[in-house]
Amino acid sequence: MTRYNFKIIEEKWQNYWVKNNSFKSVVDKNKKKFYSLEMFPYPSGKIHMGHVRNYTIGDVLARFKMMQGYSVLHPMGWDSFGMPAENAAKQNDLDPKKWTEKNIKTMRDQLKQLGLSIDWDKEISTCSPEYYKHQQAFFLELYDKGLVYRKENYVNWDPVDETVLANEQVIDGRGWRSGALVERKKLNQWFFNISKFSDELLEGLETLDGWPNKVKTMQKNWIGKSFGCELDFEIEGSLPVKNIKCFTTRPDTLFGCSFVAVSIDHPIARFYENDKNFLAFKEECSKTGTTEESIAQAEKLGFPTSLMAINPLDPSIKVPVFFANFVLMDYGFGAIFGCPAHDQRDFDFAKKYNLNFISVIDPINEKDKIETNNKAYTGPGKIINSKFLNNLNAPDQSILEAIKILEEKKLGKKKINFRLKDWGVSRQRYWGCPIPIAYNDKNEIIKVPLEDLPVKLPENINLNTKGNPLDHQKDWFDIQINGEKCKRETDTLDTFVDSSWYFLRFCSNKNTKEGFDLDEIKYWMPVDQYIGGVEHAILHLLYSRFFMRAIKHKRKEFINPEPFKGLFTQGMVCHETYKNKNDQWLSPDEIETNDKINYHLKGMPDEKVKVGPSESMSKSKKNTIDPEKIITNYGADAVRLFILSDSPPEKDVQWSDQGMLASYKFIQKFWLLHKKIISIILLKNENGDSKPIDSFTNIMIDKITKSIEKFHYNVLVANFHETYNYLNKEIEKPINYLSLSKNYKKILSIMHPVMPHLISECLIELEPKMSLEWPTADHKKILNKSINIVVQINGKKRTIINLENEISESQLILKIKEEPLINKFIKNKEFKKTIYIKNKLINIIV
Ligand code: ANZ
Repeated sequence: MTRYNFKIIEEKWQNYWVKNNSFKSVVDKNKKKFYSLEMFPYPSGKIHMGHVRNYTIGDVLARFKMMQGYSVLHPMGWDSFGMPAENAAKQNDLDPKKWTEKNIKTMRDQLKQLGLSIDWDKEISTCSPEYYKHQQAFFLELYDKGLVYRKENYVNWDPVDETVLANEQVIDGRGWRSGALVERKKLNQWFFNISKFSDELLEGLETLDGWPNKVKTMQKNWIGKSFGCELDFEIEGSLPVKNIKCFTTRPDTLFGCSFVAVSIDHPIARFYENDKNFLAFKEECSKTGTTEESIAQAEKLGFPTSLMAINPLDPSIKVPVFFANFVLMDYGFGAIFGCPAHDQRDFDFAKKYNLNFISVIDPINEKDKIETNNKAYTGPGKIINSKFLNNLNAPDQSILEAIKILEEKKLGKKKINFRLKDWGVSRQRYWGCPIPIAYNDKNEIIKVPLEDLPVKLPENINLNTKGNPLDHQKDWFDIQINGEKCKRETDTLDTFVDSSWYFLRFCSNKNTKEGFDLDEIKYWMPVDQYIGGVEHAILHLLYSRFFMRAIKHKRKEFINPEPFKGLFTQGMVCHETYKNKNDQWLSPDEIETNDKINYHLKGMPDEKVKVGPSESMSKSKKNTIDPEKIITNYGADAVRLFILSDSPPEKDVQWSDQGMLASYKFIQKFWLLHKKIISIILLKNENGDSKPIDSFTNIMIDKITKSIEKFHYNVLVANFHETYNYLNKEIEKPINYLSLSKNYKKILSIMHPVMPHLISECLIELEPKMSLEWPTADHKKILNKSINIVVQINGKKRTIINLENEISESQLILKIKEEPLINKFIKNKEFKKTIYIKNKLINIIV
């Protein structure tokens, strides 16, 4: 009995799969297709445990479907544009392209070592001109369809680095690199008109039965549909302003209005352009970031105008008009009416500027009545102090009634608003897809002609400049288009654009003419199962859903615009955290323990280590485990088995060295068992009862098939252990060798997706001409399949009947009549109706 040498065997099978093109995806109209996709990685250097988990989960499914006879597309690519390459290149004076390509090579090799069933012929990389050429063509297509436009918008500006920062790069109001206070600055930016599809994106969610509800809810909230009305306030004052239009979701609180507030970018701001105080106020406002959150949290600031607004429902009430920092220009009409008693922001604002409080909703609960002095009351109640609206139930009745009255009086009208804002895609960075646009002398927009695509990034340039390095590339940006002198757009596209259509590209990654081949996507799309982290629940998934709709717009022949039929979000891989006495993070490699309670620095028993909670693995906390080392020490199958074992895939999994070791031991143990089974088969014993093993095998086929379909992968691993124990005992008894061999083959087959190297080796030793097929369970062969049936009388559970085998409904009723526990409920009573859910429940109405 030899040890299982995973190094040799894993390498052998990996080579075999490559040589035999085992995972090639073929469009075969006679076969059902399955498109299995895991979110593609950013090539940051090496794969991490999160990748191992994500790709193993996807691989099990892809292999399962292949074995079931589906034509499977299971591709891999690289989300290879983005900041880290540019930063790494800046810091180490490297070329982002070379840095990225080197990382891709390393990570590709690592993924291959994991034994993933990937069709590497389909590989793509978003930073390659062969990919982004088509993205540029899509950009122009969207531009022609009116779905792309340019406008001035606020950005987070780092005045020291002279660069635009993403929201995540603003930490406590300062630039993440320079530490400078971030300012709000207006820049010309490119936008995708995603808000045009707000309604469709919302409605489309209803069709996504294969998505987790939590993700659908997050998208729904992000799109943020609000029902309300628009209304006009007439304005009095010395300025030529007649009306201010507001959007409100609470027109029923109009009698509680004590001010009107507009954004600092509202059209009336033009009358204050030369007012020093106003400019100082604007400056103050620009110190808060651009996110809605930061604006919501910032202290409420106002600047009074000389205008008064007239309440549309009661012209005798006049209220002051302010500029306020919490009113956004790009929502509704950039203007609000304030009702301090029933809105917290208005409450804070009114307190600060000494404005009136008029309560117009009388809370239902006594307790709330007392609290209304300290905070706005936003709950339900009865309308008060509101003339003809009095006594209506708020909010349900009162909002509709208020809108009806406003519409009748022609003072306002019903309006639906969406929170979803257009997607700003301009980034002032080098390492991204160039925007295929130029500007002529008159600063008019000129499209780069299609035949000139791709607009390639210049290479070998100096990145250590202030601001966008492309702004310094005169040779690159000075061009002629149709004989006209032009300057290229130097902004590049947000990397989210790259990942918004990559799933289409995989279907026909070699097509040089177009981004996709319609026939190919008609066959492969939608992605049947998409697997990735929940951190992408909103943006990436929403942008992909938008992109599909944007392509379909005015292209009737295009496919159904929902890209992902099934979505699965996997949990994180976690590990304990460690710190030394100076509160610096330590990696698991740097520490040691003798008793699993007290930890110290390796080789230094006096240097105590503080053990912190288990957190998701991250470089910054040094609590990572390098997959490469683990694969070298234990092999790919052991890691795959471990990463699926302890928790359901949607939950976080705790890394444990003991767990890893146990998986490794299981593989070794299984190999020994396998050798035993092979030698038993070779004895060609023809005697023995094969019914028990037939039964066991079919039960397992049933269980494992269901576990894979439902993503209960941890249960699957438990089933493997059960199988091992069973076989280990069963082979001690005499079994007919043909039956053993037949059943063992099926058992190996259902274990194959999780440990493909080990199982391939076992299978080929069992049968030199190996064929991989998913077995189907033969329920007739299952012995003693005991069934529990709940018996209800008039809807009340009275007992459970245990049956050895399936019986008919009439037989079941006879049996129930004999049950002593039931007797008293049915004695002398007539059965009016029986409702029978097969093998589960029977309800007898008497
Ligand atoms: C008066 C009012 C009274 C409001 C009240 C609320 C409660 P959602 O649900 O998110 O759509 N609003 C409108 N436009 C705004 C803008 N550009 N910037 C900031 N706030 C704006 O929110 C709608 C509410 O947000 C609107 O209803 C308006 O305040 C405010 F007791 O009108 B409300």
